Amino acid sequence: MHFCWFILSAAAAHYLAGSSLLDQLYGDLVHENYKQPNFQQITFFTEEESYDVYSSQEQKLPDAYYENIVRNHLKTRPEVKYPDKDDVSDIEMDQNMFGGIVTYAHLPHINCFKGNQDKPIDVAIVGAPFDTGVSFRPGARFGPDAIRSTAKRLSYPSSTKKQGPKNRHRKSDELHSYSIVDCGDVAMNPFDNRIALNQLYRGHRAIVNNHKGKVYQVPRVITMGGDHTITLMALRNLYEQWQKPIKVIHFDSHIDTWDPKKLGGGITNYMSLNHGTFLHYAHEKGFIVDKGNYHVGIRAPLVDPGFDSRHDAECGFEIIEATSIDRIGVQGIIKELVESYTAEDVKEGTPVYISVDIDVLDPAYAPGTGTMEVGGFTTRELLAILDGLRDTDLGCNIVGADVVEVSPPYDTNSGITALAATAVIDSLLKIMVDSIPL
Ligand SMILES: [Mn+2]
Repeated sequence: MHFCWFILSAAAAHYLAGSSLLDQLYGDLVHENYKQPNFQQITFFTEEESYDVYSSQEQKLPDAYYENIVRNHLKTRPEVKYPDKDDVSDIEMDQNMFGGIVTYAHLPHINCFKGNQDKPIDVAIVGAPFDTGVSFRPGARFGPDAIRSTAKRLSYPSSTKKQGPKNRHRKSDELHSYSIVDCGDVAMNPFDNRIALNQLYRGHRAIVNNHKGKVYQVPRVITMGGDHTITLMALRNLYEQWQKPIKVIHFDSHIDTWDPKKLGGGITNYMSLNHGTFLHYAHEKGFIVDKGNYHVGIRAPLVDPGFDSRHDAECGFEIIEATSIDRIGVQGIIKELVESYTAEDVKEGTPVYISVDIDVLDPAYAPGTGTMEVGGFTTRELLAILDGLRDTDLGCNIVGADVVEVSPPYDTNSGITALAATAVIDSLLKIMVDSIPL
C-alpha cells in the first residue's frame, strides 16, 4: 500500500513543478497540460491474488503490477473541463444551500416598505420578530431567522427566476405568473409592545397598499412569527383591506380566545393583549366573523373550563380537538373545514385567514416553541390537512396566513421545529398560488 502512494507522489511531483498553488492542491484535475505517465501494460491480477499482496508487508509482485494499479486509478478519475475564466453563469444567482444571503427559499428580497412600488408582489413573505407577548418561554423573535435558514433547500420560481428541478409546485419547464418575494422583517421595538405591534400594523399596511400583484390585485401576506400576538395586526389589516370580517382557521393546541381577566388578570389594558388573548380582541374589534371560525388541534388545559368554553363559542369558534384525528382522521378534518365554508360564504367571497401556531404539532415534531403540549399532530398530518384545502372554495379565498411561535433557542440542533415551519409556509404558498386560475 505504501508503495502505491510512493508512486502516486512521484507522479505528482513530476507534473506539478512550476504550477499554481491551486493546481498543486488539486493536481491533475486542474492541470491542463498534465500528461498521464506512460506505464507499461500488464495483465491485471485477480482480487484474491491482490489481497495476498496487500496483506503482506513485503513486495511479492513486479513493479509493473503496482504501476498498473496506479494507471487504472488515474483512468477512473474524472476529467474536469472548467468554464472560461470570465464566465459567471453558474454562480451569478444565489443557489447555494449553505451560504449566501438568506431569504425564504431563495426568493428575491425587495424592500416592501419604502420605494419599489413598481415591483409587483402577489405573495409577500414577511418576518415579525416579536416575543414579548408570551406567557411562558420566549425566543420566537428569532423565528423568522431560523425559518429562513432552514428553508435553504427549498426554491420557488418567481417572475425573475426560472424554476429549478427542486421546485415542488409545477413541472420544471413551466413558469407561473405570480411574483413571490421575501420582504425581510418588520423592525419591531423590543421595549414596548404597543409600539412594536403598531410597527407591524404599518408594515403590513405598506405592503398591501403600496404594491399590486400580477395576478392578485392586492398582495397576500404570509407572516413568520414571532409569538401569536402578531396575528392580531394581520387580521386588523385584512379587515381594513377587505372591509369585512375575516373567517379564521386557527391551528393551535391552545384556544387563544382567553378573556384577559382569565389569562393574566387583565389588570391593565397594556398587559391584557398577549399571545393567549389576541383572538378575544380580534372578536371584540369585529375583525373576525362572529361564527364559523375554527380551532384545529386543541388539547391544552383551560384556565376556567366552563367560562373559557362559553367565551370561546361567543368569539365565534368551533373546535376540532387534537384527538379528532383518531376518530375522523385527516380526511375527516379536511371535510369539516371545507364544508364550513358555506354557500353564503361562496356568494359573499368571505375572506379566510389561516394561522398556524407551531405548537399544534406534538413536541416530538416541534419542541422549539413557547408552550408545548403533548398529544399533538405529526408534521405529516398537519401538512396533509393544509394540502387538503387546495382547490377548494375555502382555499381559494385564503387572503393571508401565518406560522408563529417558532422559538429556536428551544429547538433541536437539527432545527426540526423551524423545518416544520418552512414546510407549513410551503403548503400555504401552494394553496395561494395553485388555487387561483392563472
Ligand atoms: Mn397560539
